[in-house]
Amino acid sequence: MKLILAIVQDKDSNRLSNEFVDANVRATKLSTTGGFLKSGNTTFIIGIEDERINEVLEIIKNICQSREQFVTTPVSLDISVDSHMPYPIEVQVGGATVFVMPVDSFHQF
Ligand code: 2BA
Repeated sequence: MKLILAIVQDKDSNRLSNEFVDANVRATKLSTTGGFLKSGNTTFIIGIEDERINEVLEIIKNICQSREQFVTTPVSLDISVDSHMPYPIEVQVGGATVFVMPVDSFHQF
C-alpha cells in the first residue's frame, strides 16, 4: 500500500473528489494553504493498493489544470529603502503537486 498526498487548486477539488468516488478511490480532503501565495488549496490523502497508483495518478492528471495566478509584491514600510509601488507578478500554479509514500501498515478499527 502507498499513501498519496496530492495538493490541488480549490477550483479542481470538487471534480476530483467526485471522480474518486466514481472510481471507488477512498480519499480524505484537507483545506490547506500554500506557503508562497498564502491562499487556499486542497490536499487529498489517499491510501491505495500499489497496483492502483497509476490509475489514481491518471485521474489527478486529467482533472487538475495548471493556471496562471497573479500575486502582488508587498509594499515596503521602511522609509530608509527606496519605496516601490506594489506590482503584480504572474506565477503558474499546479495542476497538482503529488507525493507518493510507502505505508508500513494500515489499520481500520
Ligand atoms: P504555494 O506555495 O502557494 O505556491 C503557488 C505557486 O507559486 C507554485 O505552484 C509555484 O509556481 C510558485 N512558487 C512557489 N514557491 C515559490 C518561490 N519560492 N519562488 C517563486 N515561485 C514560487 P506549484 O509549484 O504548482 O505549487 C502549488 C502548491 O503546492 C503550493 O502553493 C504548495 O501549497 C504546494 N507545494 C508545491 N511544492 C511543494 C513542496 N515541495 N512541498 C510541499 N508543498 C508543495
